[in-house]
Amino acid sequence: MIESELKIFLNGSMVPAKEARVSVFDHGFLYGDGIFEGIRAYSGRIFKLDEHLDRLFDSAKSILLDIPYSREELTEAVCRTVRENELVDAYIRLVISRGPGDLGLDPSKCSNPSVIIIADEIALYPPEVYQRGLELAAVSTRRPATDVLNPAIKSLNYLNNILAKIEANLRGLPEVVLLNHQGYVVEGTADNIFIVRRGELVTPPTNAGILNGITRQVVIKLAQELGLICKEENITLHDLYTADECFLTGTAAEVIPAVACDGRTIGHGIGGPITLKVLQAFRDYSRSSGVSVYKSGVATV
Ligand code: PXG
Repeated sequence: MIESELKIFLNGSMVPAKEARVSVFDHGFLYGDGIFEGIRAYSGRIFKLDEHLDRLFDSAKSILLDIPYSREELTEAVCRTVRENELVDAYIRLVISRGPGDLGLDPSKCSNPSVIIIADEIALYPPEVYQRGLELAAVSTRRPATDVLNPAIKSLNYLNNILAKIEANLRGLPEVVLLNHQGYVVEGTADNIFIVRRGELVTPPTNAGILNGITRQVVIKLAQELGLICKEENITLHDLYTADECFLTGTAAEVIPAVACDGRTIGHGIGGPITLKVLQAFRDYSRSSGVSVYKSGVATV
């Protein structure tokens, strides 16, 4: 949609995009102090809204941020934003920043968190990427350790990921993988990672320092339903290079094959059979569940 036509949820009101403004003293802007979620709607139904809200409230609790709305109010606000923009398939960005304060970093001086919901059409990877697969590289930017800045908090401070994205851009790659401080492969700039080894799925455990992706959680469940074993274990670069298959998961990308890393071809260099099975299962499931925006109540979940 053209930006000027969008209506934004801003602190309880629907505001035209041009007029949707927050203060330059907002600590979300000054310090990246805040949290967010990236959510999708398929055919007028919001996918895994409860799980996204769980993660949002957990992020808020961890940074001692009081969300000024109940879960029910936020659910309605997200639905309303999609509805008022007449969207059917949408990407939804829910942002809660610490709100305006003074120039010092003390969050206790900020008494009014800003709540912003943007819903727009979604920009997708072209379909051929899902057949051809992505080429990856491991970058020098490390994911912070859980005792430095826990990647489980989906905070507005994304500079770590952006530095990795800059490395991706410099290499002309759409996505890259980050290692943690122990040298294990943990995730992409905005995606989780899975490898397939001898028919089994392996993905890094949450305590390796990852964002516990909603797509990751759904894929683990769907894989089990497909009769696949899925282990949460540390992955080395050697494991990745020598894997039979690899794929990334994320709200925007869904399930996307990765076919090479650092010049090593992964498996046969195309989206493998297990990856394609998981992708299909994810597509079927995501398009048949979720919270309905255009009629009250919840469809299948
Ligand atoms: N790891 C990181 C670091 C992320 O930022 C994921 C994994 C996947 O999580 P979900 O819940 O989406 O399965 C993310 C996702 C986007 C976008 O446009 C996504 C994220 C951040 C910014 C943009 O897809 N986070």
